[in-house]
Amino acid sequence: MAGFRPPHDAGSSRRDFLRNGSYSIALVCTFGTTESLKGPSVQTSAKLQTSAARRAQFSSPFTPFARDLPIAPELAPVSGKNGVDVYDVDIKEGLAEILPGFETPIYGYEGVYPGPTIRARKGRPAIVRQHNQLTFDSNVHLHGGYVPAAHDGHPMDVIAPGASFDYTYPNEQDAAFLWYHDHAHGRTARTLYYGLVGTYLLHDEREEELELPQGEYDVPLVLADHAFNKDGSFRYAENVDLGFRGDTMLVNGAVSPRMAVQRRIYRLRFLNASNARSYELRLGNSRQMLQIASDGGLLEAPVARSSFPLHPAERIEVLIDFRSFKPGSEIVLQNVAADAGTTKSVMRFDVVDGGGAEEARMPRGRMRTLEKLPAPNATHRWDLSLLTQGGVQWQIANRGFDPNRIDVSTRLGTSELWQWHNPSNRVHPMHLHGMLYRVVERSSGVVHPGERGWKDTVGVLPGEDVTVQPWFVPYEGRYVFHCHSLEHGDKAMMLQLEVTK
Ligand SMILES: [Cu+2]
Repeated sequence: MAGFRPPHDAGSSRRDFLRNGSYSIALVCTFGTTESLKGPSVQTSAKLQTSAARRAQFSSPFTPFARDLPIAPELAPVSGKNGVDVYDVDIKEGLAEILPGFETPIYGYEGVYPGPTIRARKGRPAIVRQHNQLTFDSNVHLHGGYVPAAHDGHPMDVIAPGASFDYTYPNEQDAAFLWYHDHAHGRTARTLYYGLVGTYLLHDEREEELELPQGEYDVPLVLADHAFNKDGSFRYAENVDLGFRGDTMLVNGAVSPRMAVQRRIYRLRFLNASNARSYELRLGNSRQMLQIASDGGLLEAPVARSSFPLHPAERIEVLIDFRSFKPGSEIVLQNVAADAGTTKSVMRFDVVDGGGAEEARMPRGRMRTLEKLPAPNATHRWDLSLLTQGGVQWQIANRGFDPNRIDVSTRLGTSELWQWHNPSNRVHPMHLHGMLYRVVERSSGVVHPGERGWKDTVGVLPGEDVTVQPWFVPYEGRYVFHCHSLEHGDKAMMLQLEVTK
């Protein structure tokens, strides 16, 4: 397969649809040394643009908070006729400025990492035309979206190299922080690692009535741990059991960045886009954050938290009120998970003066009423275990993924209890496509109020049983559910659900 090369069309008209791009560089980072790269088609052919003297400084540990937080560009529709927004996206190779003096080869939507943000509105459908300009199959899954099965990005429904597909997104669900990513079977650990990740912010009226922060005060934050080769390319080593762990924290494609914040309320949308790392996020001095939403949208009421876990593919949205801080204050967001290692410093908020009168407010009391689920009419127990005989494979209920087998059939509009039983010593973030569920019970203790809203991914901890109640709406068809620890899902911790009328 072809190696990376610089994009030849950086000045093309499509680029004009990207707004808010602000990728600056100024950082020192540590590099790994030994692992060989095993990614698809990634030959580290990017030209080096640094002198030997400049490279030498990169052998020192990276300095966090030296680069401003990049904000992913926002994608503008190419058409908005007949109440439908049409977007045009090239899936292609690109070069990202992640480390100073280096260009890191990536796969990217529009050739950027993270991919451009799509802002959609409830009741207004979107069509996203994805053009696969890579040399291998790709597809796009709108994670957390109510999407008809044919447009869901099922792992076997792929876009061949050179081909295109129009993904139709009805946008009929409530406001939520969704994201889109590659889902071609067996490749996701590499393709997401190399950059095929973007955010999709779905807004609605109810959310607007809450007068939450908007525009530049509503900020998606894409967290991922990475590692680097000496030439600045991403370093990847497959580990099917543990999953990949990087030694360097990236937020929106920058190493532990700093974000200048005015003395205002900010809405911060955290996405864990890591292959396999779970975070426990905490502000310095355990300052309070107000959680307002989880995967599937707003909670019934805000929940004050001094820290929260974030497993791969999960989203949590918080409000932080910076009005009580003096200009010059620096507030660090840390990963305090036991295995954080060198990913402890996630980012820093630098409080600056400025801004006008505050227009947003901190919600108090009820924000929404969650829909009542129908009574469950079946219970399934899904054991999560590692098969080590005859090769290493993660399984659900002693089965690996078989696209020709339906593992569970349900009726549209019904509900069941699904028990994830995890006797293994790994976390398994279990994700269901195309539908949402509620977390009913955790054997390790109570379900946190911040986890009682709509979810599409739940972290099942080692030794834990977690019961969720999916609601099989709104579409019939064939969907997958799988572990979102990407090496687990690729090999082959994934089953199929068929919803029928
Ligand atoms: Cu897993």
